[in-house]
Amino acid sequence: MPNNRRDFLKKAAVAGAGMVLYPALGKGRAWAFAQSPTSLRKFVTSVPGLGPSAKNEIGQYIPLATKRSINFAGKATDLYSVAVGKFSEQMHPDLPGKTEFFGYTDLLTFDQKYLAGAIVAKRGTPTLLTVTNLMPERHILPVDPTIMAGPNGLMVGDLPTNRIATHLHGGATPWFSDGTPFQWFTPLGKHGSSFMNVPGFPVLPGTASYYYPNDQSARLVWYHDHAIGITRLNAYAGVASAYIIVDDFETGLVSSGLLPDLVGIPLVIQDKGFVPRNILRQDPTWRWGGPGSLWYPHDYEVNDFRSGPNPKGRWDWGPTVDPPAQGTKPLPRVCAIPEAFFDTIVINGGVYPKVSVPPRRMRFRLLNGSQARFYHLNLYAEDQANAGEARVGTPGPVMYQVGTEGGFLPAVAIHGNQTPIPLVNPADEASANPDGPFNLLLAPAERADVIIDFNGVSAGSSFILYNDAPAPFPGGDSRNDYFTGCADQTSIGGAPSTALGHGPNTRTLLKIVVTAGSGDTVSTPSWLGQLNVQLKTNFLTGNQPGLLFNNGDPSVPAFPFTEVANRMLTLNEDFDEFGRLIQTMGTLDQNGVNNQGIPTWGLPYLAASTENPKAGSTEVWQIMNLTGDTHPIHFHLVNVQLIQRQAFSGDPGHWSFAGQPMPPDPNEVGWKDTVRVNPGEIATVIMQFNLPNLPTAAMRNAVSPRTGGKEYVWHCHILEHEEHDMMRPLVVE
Ligand SMILES: [Cu+2]
Repeated sequence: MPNNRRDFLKKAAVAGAGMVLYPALGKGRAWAFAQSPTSLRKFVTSVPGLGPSAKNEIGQYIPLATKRSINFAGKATDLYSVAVGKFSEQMHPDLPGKTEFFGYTDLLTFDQKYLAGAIVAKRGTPTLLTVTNLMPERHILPVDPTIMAGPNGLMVGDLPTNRIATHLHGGATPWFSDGTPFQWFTPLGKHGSSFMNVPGFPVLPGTASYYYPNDQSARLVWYHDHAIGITRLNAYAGVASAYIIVDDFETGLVSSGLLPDLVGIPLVIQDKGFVPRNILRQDPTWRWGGPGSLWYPHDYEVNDFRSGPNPKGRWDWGPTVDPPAQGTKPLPRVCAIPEAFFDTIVINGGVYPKVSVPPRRMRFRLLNGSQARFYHLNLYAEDQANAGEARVGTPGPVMYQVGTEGGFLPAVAIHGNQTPIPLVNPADEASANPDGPFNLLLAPAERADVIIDFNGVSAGSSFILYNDAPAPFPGGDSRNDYFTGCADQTSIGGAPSTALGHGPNTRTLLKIVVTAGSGDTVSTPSWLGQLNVQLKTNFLTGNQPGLLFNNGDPSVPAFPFTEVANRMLTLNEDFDEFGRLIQTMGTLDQNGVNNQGIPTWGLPYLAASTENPKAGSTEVWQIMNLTGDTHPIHFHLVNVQLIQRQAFSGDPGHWSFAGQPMPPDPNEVGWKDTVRVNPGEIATVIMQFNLPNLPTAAMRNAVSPRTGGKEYVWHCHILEHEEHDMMRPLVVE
């Protein structure tokens, strides 16, 4: 039993979330864990692009939704109509079959492709989106009915598994259109207690309407499923698409030559598992999609190897107790797991894709759309002697990051591709480093708007976008790290030895080949100088100015954040009634002890809201991470500014800061909708709870039938954490 919470944190970091020490006892696998086919060649198909003109060799692309212009509530409005259903597509020529997936599709074209339904919106022109639920009764993935089954008798597990809710991630959206968990609805029109269509825009049961004011600066946001208890599965199944907001500032940058183009090349990066032909040998209880379809874990399994020196220990059953924690209820037959990592990289639906670029500055819009995997990206030269491999340490062209999920940065952040993350030393937990320095780190849901400078690169040169982020982050587990020539770890639930040029591989994400052509006329130093002037001006004077603490200027003295309305919040690791590891959020008020006798500060999502800011108010939140993982915390409605991170000691009842405050990284200044909160640290953010401007009184006055307020949420964007149970209501009064 730990002496205090900090002790628990440390032990959890070693033995639970980030375990890498295990005895070599493997004698064949007795548990359900499937590896994707090992026959998938890397870099044989191109990145599926936006629209049919950007189709790849096997016909993949991201279809755009069809825009119709209407007048609604006295304003010119763009109307889009999509459906959600079950589709299939060949995602790689070497996969043993088509991949079944769920996804959005445009109702007019019914063009069914992975990530279909992309929308390019213009700032100031609102969007009306209708989503029709055409989901089949049977889910394509294993559904655990106990997730989000609340203590108050609410049985989410009894709900139809074809429930959906659409959330515009990063949108400053009215609550009734935010697609929060209780706003789910089914094909037959059954719906959750917070569901409401857009006032003044009724639709038939089985369809929902959403209103997005688009009163936001240019950025890449995205829309994806958020239905209660099933978000992690619907999103993994593919219910997501891109939503790009453009504005006049951005258009001006393009016309003056400071941005290569308006949209760029989107790179939605995900790790997936594909059902292999021998699935019944690898995972005898698998009974979902056939070979080529998406695989997802479904057993909270005994794992004798994930608990270090104790061979009786079990994966995530509670590192502080032996024998393992026992719940008061038996585990469900189909069971959720703490976090899902996969072995195959998919970008825009293409498996290990490649892309050709001219020798110029090129714009890429990166989005980490993975369940739990972080990506730490360096662009390296390709190793010509070992095709498809990176020459680690030989930097490729510089990546100039101009924006994040909150829009354009106040200044370009420069990634020189010379900052690898060292492998975590399993004997030394302190070697896991959540604080950097980093090249380009993307946690789930974080985005990066990046200009890569290929000027002067000779035709035929090639580069590999290379990932070396530990998974889980930052503790790492070598069995989640797939790379060419890695040791065969299949007997202990990990990677097979990967053959050259093939998957599984979670390090080599994308191959970039430079073609012949002419370069930019403006030199890169000159371009950079001009762009920085524009970005700074935009940040200070734009319609979402950087006013909250230091305008993103680290030279301004430390912000006196203790003088503002201040909330202290906690990120916790506990055990649920089944004895499973569970992640929760809470305040500094201790919420009893968990079933292992350990004090807990966490609250379930279904507990009454504790974060009820007043509309228009500015608040500082200090989020204390008591767990061993970094959690990407996502805020609905608002963007935040990250003030600092700082280590702490003690527990929530008796804590103090330890060490020096750390300022945000250069690519974290400005606005964020997802902020990494590191283990053992307090992340301090500031935000203003402005509600969107709405054109009608009916829209302005609407409140949630469930909470009586403007109901939003904030949560971890590791999707398995979010639903079990690292999410809390955010009700603006
Ligand atoms: Cu988390």
